[in-house]
Amino acid sequence: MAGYVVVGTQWGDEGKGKIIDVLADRADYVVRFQGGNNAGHTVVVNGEKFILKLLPSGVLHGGTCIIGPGVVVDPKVLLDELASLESRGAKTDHVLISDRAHVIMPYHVKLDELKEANAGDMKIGTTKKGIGPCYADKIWRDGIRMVDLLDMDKFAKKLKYNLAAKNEIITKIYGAEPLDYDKILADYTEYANKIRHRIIDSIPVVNKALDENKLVLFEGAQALMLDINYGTYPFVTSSSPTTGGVTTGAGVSPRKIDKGIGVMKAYTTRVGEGPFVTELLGEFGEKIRQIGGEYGAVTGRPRRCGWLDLVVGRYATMINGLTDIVITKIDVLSGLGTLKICTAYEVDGKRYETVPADTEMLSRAIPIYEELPGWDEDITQIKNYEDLPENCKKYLKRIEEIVGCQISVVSVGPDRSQNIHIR
Ligand code: 2SA
Ligand code: GDP
Ligand code: MG
Repeated sequence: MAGYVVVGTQWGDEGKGKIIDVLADRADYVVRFQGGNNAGHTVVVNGEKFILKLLPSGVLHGGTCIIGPGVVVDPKVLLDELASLESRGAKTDHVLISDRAHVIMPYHVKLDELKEANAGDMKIGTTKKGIGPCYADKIWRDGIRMVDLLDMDKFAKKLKYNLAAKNEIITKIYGAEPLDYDKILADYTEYANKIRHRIIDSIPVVNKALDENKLVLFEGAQALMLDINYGTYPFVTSSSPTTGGVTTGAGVSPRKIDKGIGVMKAYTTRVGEGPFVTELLGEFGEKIRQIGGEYGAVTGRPRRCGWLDLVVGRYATMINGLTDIVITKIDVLSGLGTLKICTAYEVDGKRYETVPADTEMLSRAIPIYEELPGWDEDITQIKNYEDLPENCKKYLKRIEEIVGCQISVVSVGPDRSQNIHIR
């Protein structure tokens, strides 16, 4: 059996979409297991760019693509994304949705917006797509699932019950306009009619594929530092974007996972609020943002940029049990001069080699850096590891040494073809 999980090791936007697309070439299934349309996964094929939000990043290949049980699905976004792909000549018949996936409702989006707008300095900097409120309803057992879209009478009953409670909050706490039951019912009836044929029980399908030695790729969205349990809480997303998240989010035993592939950008970015120890606030951070094109793939927000943080890298390797690391965007570092890697933090005179739970303390942490010489060559067309500049190879070696995990692929540009396969 071959169950490979691909996860982000930082704060997202490491280039997971690109790597999934590369690996999906030979995959039988690509399965999303958490998150929703807060994700923006970019795939570039011969210069043509696709930004995938809900659809697994293997969708441009022939393997079956499953939006798994742990995902939260906004059906309108899903339908728009399917239509947009189809209008560009791509096939979508192989896209299926788990009957257990939760449905993002208009009141989730509204509450996400209202909470953020009224949070002052408690703001999270969410994507405002309704992700948190939808997962909150799931945990509070008020969720509406894809299976409910198969029976609109059941759906209508749940909607009526939920909307009454949500409208109380929307009007009384936030003083905003209530949402209209009839409109939501009509809209969701239309969506249901359009996606019903794609709704399946994905669990036996995925487990059977693994038992038959098929290659199943599990696609993480966001990343470890945005994990609800292990990230910089509360500045996190509301799901588990770790290899462990696959067991709860795809209905697969940990015994069926063979590889944990961590995607690591050669520097660090973060979008949204929250501590970021190696952040570069001045001109240099702006320079990386420009060269790396660091803007939110969904919201267009400028991403905060900083040096590679290997305290985070070690933490990600440990929690995910990584077997491989894929380094991306190392081409962005060409010509930047001396490079820095953070190997530990100092907080109130004490050294930390792992990420402390106290987010306020983390925001006061001082990075302890190791300096490495840079390189000036354009490396975007290199295909063999041996041809990389010596200092670039040293940078990669040092990452392996510090985090204790081997690098299997180095990505040197956004296109599907710009990779160096090491192992
Ligand atoms: P949410 O919307 O509740 O999940 O937001 C909570 C935090 O999670 C962060 N988050 C992300 N961080 C990086 N990339 C994401 N996807 C988009 C992208 C983001 C965009 O690919 O660029 O376009 O802005 C993503 N999704 C969620 C979010 O910033 C909050 O910090
Ligand atoms: P994801 O959310 O992890 O899939 O990452 P995003 O798609 O949000 O952001 C990664 C960005 O970097 C996208 O614009 C990719 O096209 C681009 N990208 C991916 N890998 C590389 C690389 O190796 N070099 C460069 N220069 N860009 C890359
Ligand atoms: Mg992204």
